[in-house]
Amino acid sequence: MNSVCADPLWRDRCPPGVAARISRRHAGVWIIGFLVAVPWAPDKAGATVPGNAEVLIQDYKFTPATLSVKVGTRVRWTNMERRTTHSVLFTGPQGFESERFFPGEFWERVFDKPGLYPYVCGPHPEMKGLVEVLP
Ligand SMILES: [Cu+2]
Repeated sequence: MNSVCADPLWRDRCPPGVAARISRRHAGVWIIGFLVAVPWAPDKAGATVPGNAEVLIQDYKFTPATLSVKVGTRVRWTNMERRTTHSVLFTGPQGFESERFFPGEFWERVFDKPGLYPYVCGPHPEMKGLVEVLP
């Protein structure tokens, strides 16, 4: 693996999916981190969250389905299912799909430009979400 991809600061420069592969190794640490961070987690109405934000994937749903963040925010999608893989497929211009990630894994993207980023799950296109990136 490219050493730049292992550095969290540069992970967004790596091909989609690299972060998800890294995540398998660190999944336990992140789950503990999530439990500690619950009071900080974005609320379901789609709060504006500085720094980092998380979307949980469970029961074939993205929660929150609509997330508003400031530009520069790193958004993490975490697969909370028991046995289903999911992906994040951006459907707008220059859209792309993450690798599919397994239960306990996550995938991340840093949003460097304001705008609306609609997405679905590749294998389950009925699963819809939106990231609104504010200047
Ligand atoms: Cu899915």
